[in-house]
Amino acid sequence: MLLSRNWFGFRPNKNFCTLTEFPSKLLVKMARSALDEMSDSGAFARTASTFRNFIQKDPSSQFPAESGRYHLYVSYACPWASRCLAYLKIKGLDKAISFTSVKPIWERTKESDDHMGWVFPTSDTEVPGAEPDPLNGAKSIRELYEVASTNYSAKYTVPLTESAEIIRMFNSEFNGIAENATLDLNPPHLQSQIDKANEWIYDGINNGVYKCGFARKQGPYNEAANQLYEALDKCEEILGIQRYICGNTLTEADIRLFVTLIRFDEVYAVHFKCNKKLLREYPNLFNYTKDIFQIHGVSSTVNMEHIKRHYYGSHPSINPFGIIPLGPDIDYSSPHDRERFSA
Ligand SMILES: N[C@@H](CCC(=O)N[C@@H](CS)C(=O)NCC(=O)O)C(=O)O
Repeated sequence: MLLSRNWFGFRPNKNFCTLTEFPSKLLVKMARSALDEMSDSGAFARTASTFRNFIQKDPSSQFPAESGRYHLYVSYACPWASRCLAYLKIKGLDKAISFTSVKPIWERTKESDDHMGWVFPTSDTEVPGAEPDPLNGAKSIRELYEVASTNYSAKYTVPLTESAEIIRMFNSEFNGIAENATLDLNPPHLQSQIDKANEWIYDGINNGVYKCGFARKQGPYNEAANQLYEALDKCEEILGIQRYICGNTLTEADIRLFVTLIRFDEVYAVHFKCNKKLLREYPNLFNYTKDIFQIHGVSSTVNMEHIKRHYYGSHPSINPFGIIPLGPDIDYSSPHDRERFSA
């Protein structure tokens, strides 16, 4: 999430909350966690983010892009939050926009009900990488949503606003203060190609692994797994002829794909039953993942300890004893062969 420091807590309702439509007619009740987002057919059906305000470069806009004004709440475990963090580093915005990571394992967020979600540690040392909420002193991400909107009753996610939109804002709206302002991960001449790639990669891979993992019936699982491997095979083929998904320049499509690939063999292959083929059995995809991991700043956004502890420890319906598998412990900083494609 992105919260504006100078208005959050003062005028939250008017400015923060714009309710979007509730997309899935199939949902039986309002989902309070991804584990509840289930259609009648047993398929995982993700709901859309709620808070959708835009930060703009125009200083007279409602939410102007200013250094020190915004704070990003993340979990290192979460791929959606991690794509925002990757942008923060790649665009050189980490001095202008502060961020805090929650603890990796979901806990009870209130004593009065049984909701399980993201919570902050009580000290900097409780869980390395996680920090207490520096702005609002909140105990949980849920508490932040409740400050922003008194009648909010959907999921309490990180980031709090839609990550697909946050990364677009980071790319274009903060260039007055970004250290890497000239880097455009959405160049106009590639825009439609990026949008198209995002669509099938989101459906088949980013959300596809969740559709495999959260399916409660064999049919939806089979469908999601087949779609996942079709999409991975397609990526493997594309990456056999060019360095990145949309050509020989890095784009948004690569960052969006990377956050899922880096979690694939360590988590999704086991926890979400994506085991038909491992990432490291795809030579192009595996080397490509190392290539992106080695972009300056990106490795600092990958905290495998948080990633593994979160997934294996927060979904008791999938992994009731919370046992974390030992392997495979892949070294993504080892050499790759992607330089053979010249820009
Ligand atoms: N559409 C959101 C999705 C974010 C999301 O689903 N985050 C997950 C963590 S990976 C979350 O916070 N889930 C909380 C829950 O399901 O209760 C975005 O991309 O910003």
